[in-house]
Amino acid sequence: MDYLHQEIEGKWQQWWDENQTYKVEIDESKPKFYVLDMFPYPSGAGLHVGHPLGYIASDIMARFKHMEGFNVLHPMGFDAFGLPAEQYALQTGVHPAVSTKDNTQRYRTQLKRLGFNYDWSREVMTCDPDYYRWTQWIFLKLYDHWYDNKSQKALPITQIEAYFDENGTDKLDAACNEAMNFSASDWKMMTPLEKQDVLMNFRLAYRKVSFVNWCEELGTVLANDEVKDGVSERGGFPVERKPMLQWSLRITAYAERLLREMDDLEWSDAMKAMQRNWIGKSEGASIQFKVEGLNLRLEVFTTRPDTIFGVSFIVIAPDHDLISMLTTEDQKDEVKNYQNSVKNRSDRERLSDSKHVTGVFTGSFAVHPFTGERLPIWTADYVLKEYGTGAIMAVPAGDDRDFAFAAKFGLPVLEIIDRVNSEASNRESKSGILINSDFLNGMPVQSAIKASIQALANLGIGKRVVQYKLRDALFSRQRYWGEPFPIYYDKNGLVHTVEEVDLPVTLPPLDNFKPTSDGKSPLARATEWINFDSEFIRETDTMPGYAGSSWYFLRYMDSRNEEEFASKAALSYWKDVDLYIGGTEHAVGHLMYARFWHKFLYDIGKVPTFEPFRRLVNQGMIQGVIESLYLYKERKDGRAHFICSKLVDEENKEGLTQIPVLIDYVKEYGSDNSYMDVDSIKQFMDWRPEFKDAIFECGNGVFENGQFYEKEVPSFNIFTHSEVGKMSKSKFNVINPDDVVAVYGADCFRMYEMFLGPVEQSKPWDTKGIDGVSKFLKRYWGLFFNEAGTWEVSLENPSREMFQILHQTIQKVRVDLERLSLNTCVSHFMICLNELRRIQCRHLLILEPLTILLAPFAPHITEEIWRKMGKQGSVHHARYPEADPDLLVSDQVTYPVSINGKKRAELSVPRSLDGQELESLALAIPEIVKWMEGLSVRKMIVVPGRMINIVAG
Ligand code: ANZ
Repeated sequence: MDYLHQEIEGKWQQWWDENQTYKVEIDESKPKFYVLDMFPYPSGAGLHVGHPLGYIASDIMARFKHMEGFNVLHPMGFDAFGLPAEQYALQTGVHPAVSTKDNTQRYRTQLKRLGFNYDWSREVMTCDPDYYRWTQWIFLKLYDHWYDNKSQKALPITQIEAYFDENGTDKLDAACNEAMNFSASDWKMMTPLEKQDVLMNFRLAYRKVSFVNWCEELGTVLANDEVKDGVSERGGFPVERKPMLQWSLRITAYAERLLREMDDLEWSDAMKAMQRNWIGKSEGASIQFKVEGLNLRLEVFTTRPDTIFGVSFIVIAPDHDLISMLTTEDQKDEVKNYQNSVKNRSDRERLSDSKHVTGVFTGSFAVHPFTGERLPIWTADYVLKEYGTGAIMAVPAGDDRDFAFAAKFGLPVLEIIDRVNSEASNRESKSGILINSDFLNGMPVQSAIKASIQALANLGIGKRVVQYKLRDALFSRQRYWGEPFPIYYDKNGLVHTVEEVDLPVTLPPLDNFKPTSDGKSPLARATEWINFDSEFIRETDTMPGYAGSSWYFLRYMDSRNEEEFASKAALSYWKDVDLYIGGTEHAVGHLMYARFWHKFLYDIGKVPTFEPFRRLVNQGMIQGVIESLYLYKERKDGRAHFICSKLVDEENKEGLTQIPVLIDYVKEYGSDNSYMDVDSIKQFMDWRPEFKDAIFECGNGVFENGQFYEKEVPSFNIFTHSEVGKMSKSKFNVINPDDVVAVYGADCFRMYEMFLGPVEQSKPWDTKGIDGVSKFLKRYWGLFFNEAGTWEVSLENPSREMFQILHQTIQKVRVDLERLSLNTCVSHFMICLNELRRIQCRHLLILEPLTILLAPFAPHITEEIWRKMGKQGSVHHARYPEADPDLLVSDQVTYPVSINGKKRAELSVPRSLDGQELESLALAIPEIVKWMEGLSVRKMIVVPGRMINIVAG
């Protein structure tokens, strides 16, 4: 009987669906295990072979854990709000809800075809009002809380209001935008609008004017990580800095916990490092400098207060609040021009651009606190307004950028570290001994930091401070396809929140999705919706893409709950995600926001854990092979002129460009080369008609005008250039899993993707290797059928060798599953099968556990065999086999054989042999016979399983 994957796979997918094989409920009698995939954004292009890599790995793990007796939650859903659907709507007029629905349907079908064991009854979709109702609800909770630094916890906003009533801001230690100082009676005197402004300074979701990355073309504000080199990541459109009234989330309040509480997580070091860098904790000091002639103190932040005697000037950010006060009349124009010239540079550009040293003098001077020296105050864009205090003390001897600045503008460099006698050869290293530094002289850096802070504190002008690079998260987007805010305003500008019972605030229907010309969200056109009441108007911004994905893993626990985002029972049972698999591109975005939301929900008693994802694994990318033809930049007789890659050398390379070709047109030549023949060139010309009259030149001839003119041999091959790179539509190298599944089956596709290499590694897709896996599955199938194709398994007792092969495989597969080393699992299966075939094992007592062992990897074929064995129920509910330790030890033992303690030979024998037999076998070894010439055996020492020693004399 042939292995007909199409029949088998479709049949079982349907059966699993109908029998709800993968449906999961809370079961207190079993331990839980939660396996999560990063849910996809359903793009119009559907899945390519790179997407399922992580899904296959998590599916295997979910099945394995289930078969080990865990109650496994393995859900799937869609991150369905976002820009592409909206841009598609702008181009085609198709409503985002419609295209999103179509796309999710396509994804669902594709995913089902791969045989994943998702419990689809739990599916969530972030654009579904039943879902985003709770996204809005969490937003309202954030709005209604502030962060108390003392208890390191979010508390109700009513509590801070009560505190103001009693104490004003006295002894308050709260996360805020700016420090505030008022008394209880000041507070009581404030108007409602003033009180609102004060509270906004503390709320965890707050609204303020902030400089944003405004992208005119996309009509929206972009997050810092959506802007690359001054243009939008999506589309590459120019981005400018613009002040706008925006909602933000106070993630900075959680900086320390986000940092500290990561320690116990099973995440890769690389991932933790990325989060740490993003949070960017710096310990240092703030120091106040007196400004000559002005009654103000300029505060700087430094991580190196020990370098205070090396300060030769001060630099403030061009957008610093004090700049106009500090700029003297003479310098006004120059400073103004400078401010204008840098205003559109993003913080990232300003920091990373070390080549263009720019800046201007403000005309003012600060006073050195110890020497009384005059320090010119400059402004330069390498100092950021939003970091530290937006001003620095410049120490050219300790900081590369300060050094470059001093060099360019002729400012003094004061040496303060003795580097001759220390390893600190580099200017920025935090080691060495202080020199030219008064009371710090002779101290190593670390002690000098402490001593300098102490001295500054004694003068009342400095203190130890901790800074984080992490910024609050901008939460407003001027887009249609996102969650509306549950917020409205009255005529006085007072903010009102929608009552919880009135959630969700649903998106109004709209047919024009263009942002308005004054930069407002397309929702500004939904006039009835906005003016839902004559007294009020609604907020027209929508929430960003990361809103819905910051908590979706909680919704899966109880996704149909209409009373709560998830019940207490579900939350306390499922708790957190045991294994999360997804791409590194979410290292700092999604993973950071989700951790923040989770910690907040923990603070307000809504979730039982303070971290959402225990173990995180980042799958690598499946790359594609990019095939291209070399084309001369210059046309030949007005025609495009291609040349074989074998004819490309250093000389002509300059004049060539590359034109990617569809990989289907390319054939393989040996293991490293690919080429196109006349047929494929004709296909290529049909596909790219602009090359219809092109010339294709190669070593043995030229192809043009539909003709091949030979030079030597009568066949024309033009070699292409092949390289490994991203799989993407624009490179014409996308492989659709549906096509692979149609030919080889889902089981083969799954095992092959795992076989390609470690899950975490990026690797090229290579269709060649898939045949090996396909053969493996056919052979496995073949174990159960005789030559006539009829089912035939042996019911006899297997030999010990057969059991050993099986159990050693069980052991290796189990160990590797725990390590998520799935490529080696596939190898173990292949080796096992070869061994069993070698000794012609068709014994049911071996093949049955082998089938269960293989089930997580190849769920369809094993289900089919399981039924053919006459079993009831699904193989996926069977218990995963365990290795018998007795069968893991090899039957052979190799003894070192020594004469008078010196090793002279080895003896490999069955473990069962006893002392007497071992003695005689040892003495019969030819080498031993030789060494024993002229000697006689005095005594034999045999330690079973370990060693044999002959005492001779
Ligand atoms: C004096 C000094 C001497 C500094 C020295 C460094 C070396 P991290 O570690 O990244 O926190 N700085 C402070 N605020 C800044 C701002 N708003 N924009 C740009 N740079 C700023 O870096 C802290 C250091 O970066 C601070 O310590 C300050 O320069 C600079 F030998 O102060 B340092």
